[in-house]
Amino acid sequence: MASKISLTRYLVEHQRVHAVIPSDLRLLLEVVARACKSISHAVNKGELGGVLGATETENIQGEVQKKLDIIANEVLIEANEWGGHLAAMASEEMEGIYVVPHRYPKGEYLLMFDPLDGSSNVDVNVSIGTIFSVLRKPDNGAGVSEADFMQPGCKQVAAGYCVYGPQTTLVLTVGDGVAMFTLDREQGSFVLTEEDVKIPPDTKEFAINMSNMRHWDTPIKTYVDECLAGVEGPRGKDFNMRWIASMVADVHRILTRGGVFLYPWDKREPGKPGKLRLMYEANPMGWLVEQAGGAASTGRERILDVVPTQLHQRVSVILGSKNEVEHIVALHAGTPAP
Ligand code: AHM
Ligand code: MG
Repeated sequence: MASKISLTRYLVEHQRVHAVIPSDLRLLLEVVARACKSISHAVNKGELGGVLGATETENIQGEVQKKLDIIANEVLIEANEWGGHLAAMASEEMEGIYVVPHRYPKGEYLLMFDPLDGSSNVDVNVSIGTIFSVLRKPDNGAGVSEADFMQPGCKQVAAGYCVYGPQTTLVLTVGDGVAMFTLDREQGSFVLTEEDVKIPPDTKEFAINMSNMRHWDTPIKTYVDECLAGVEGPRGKDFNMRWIASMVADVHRILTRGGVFLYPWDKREPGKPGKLRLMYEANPMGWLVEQAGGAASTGRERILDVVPTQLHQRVSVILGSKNEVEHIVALHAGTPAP
């Protein structure tokens, strides 16, 4: 029987044999994976661990924080601050950046994360996850500041997520395709279960929160109308709809069997271009999807080309099967941007 490939071995081979990543990035990814393992255990205990329910606090986005949002955030900070690989971190759950304290050595990477994406699903026992993205700190000689994080997604050096579902699965790219690792709880390690993940270019499955329909821009309404018209409509085929309300779980389905995910701009808060965050959600997911042969767009530009101006910036997100995303982008062409 062929021996199992652990995440550690996969990363070591990517460093030593394929020379795709340097050793400090390898160590950083190992630490992130270890933190995800610990979050997975906390999620798994649920009520038995006293981790369900909300706190009395709100995050910078004005969202009520779940206990597990805070636990996951602390686990990621504590695991990553002392290793010497990072200069700073930024999280969906913290207002400003977290600079590695002086007592620890500083490295050249910046880590961004959504510690617990889809946390509204925590208490109802539906899949949730951690999303992460790694940038290299610009070589400007100075200390680290928020300005160092203002890099477009195409500059990411690693990105991934860990979905806490029926299985705990870590999905990773370092720029040479997408690999999936399943947590073997008996061994306590992530084991490679799929390599060179590819999203089928065509699909009959879309994911969107339909309750927002009245707030959408015309091209999105047109697209969904086409899907709903099915075989009698302009697309000439019946579509299926899925919405888990956990981006990690929806994207995991798309990486597994194709589909398209939309959280588009809507007019509820015109100043905010969408619900999802560029740095913690759209960029890492966008790069994973592109690395698996799919596409990721705001409807008007490639997500990975958006240059951030704020840490918690929001963005319109359309990603998944390439031909479907291109069709939606074509529906936007020539229409006025909202
Ligand atoms: P969160 O990071 O606060 O959990 O919010 C992001 C989540 C995504 O996982 C999901 O796609 C979306 O919000 C669901 O939003 P809605 O409740 O509007 O359907
Ligand atoms: Mg999120």
